[in-house]
Amino acid sequence: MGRITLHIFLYSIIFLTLSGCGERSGSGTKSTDNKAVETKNIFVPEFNADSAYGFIEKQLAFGPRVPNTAAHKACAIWLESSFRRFTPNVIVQQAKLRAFNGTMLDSKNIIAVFNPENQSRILLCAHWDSRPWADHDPDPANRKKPVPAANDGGSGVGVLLEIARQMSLHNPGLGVDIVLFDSEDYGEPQEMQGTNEDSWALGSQHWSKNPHVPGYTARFGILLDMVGAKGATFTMEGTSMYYAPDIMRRVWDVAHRLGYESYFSTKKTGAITDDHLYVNEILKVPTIDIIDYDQDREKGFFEYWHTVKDDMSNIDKETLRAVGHTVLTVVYESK
Ligand code: AHN
Ligand code: ZN
Repeated sequence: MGRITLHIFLYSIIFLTLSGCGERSGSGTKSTDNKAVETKNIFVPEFNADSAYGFIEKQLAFGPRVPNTAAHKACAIWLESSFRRFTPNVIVQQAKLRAFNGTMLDSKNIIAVFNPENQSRILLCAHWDSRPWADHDPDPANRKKPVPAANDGGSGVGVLLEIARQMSLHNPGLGVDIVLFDSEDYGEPQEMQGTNEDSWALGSQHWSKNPHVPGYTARFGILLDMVGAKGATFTMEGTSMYYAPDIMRRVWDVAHRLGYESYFSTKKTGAITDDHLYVNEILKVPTIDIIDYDQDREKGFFEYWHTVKDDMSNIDKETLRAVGHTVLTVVYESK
């Protein structure tokens, strides 16, 4: 709170009343037609990275949120009640989903709906479950242990909870659906072949076939995956560029305008199987993945991916802010 932005000429009275906890976005470089100028001057609330960080800490305090465990059940209740503080329209979609090894996963996709009557909608999503096995840990003794999942799971949820909180304080004026997917990270371990791509992202596969509103659609979607590590690099990932290149460019343009070019790289990288793949293929909502990924790095994903070290010590508030500020700006500028 408390940033006073006084950089513009017109509407100065409106500015003074609104600028206590947010700012006007954009500099109006894109177009000179009236509508474009108007949307460029829209109010964007200030993303609070401390708050997002706290939401990640809270998730980790439950323990690894592995499906069919007590920690997972307790965290689901907390996520649902957190959303209910921010909107009355919360849906928990339950399903028993079959994992690659035959285990039936008691899964819950947790959905917060803002402005349900508005036909103009945006989808924001992340997965909230934790991987049951740290199968990429350098120490073989850790590979059967669950992942704390601060970055791989917790970070996207933390950013989206903070966005939900901001939208409860300042109505974005369009429809927004936040979907927290379950059972994303129960995919087949690499040593067991690892070729079964559809063993990942079970919650988003289920939701895409059975959306919370029959015939659901949205203008576009943004998936957040591993958006909290220090020095993260979000590249232009192949599945996103195949299905939603315009959305990707628009989000990257906003990020660069806001000064986050060190995080949002224009490097084109390979296609990934993640929740956005099924939303694109099945529901046909053009959806991008903001993901810390570059196939030319040793691990592809961030350093502690699928290890027991994916804990709070990795989470950096500046990265959370870069993503949260960018996504909030895209949402409010889409009105
Ligand atoms: C695969 O490894 C096939 N997809 C990565 C999706 C993922 C796992 N995101 C987080 N954890
Ligand atoms: Zn994972």
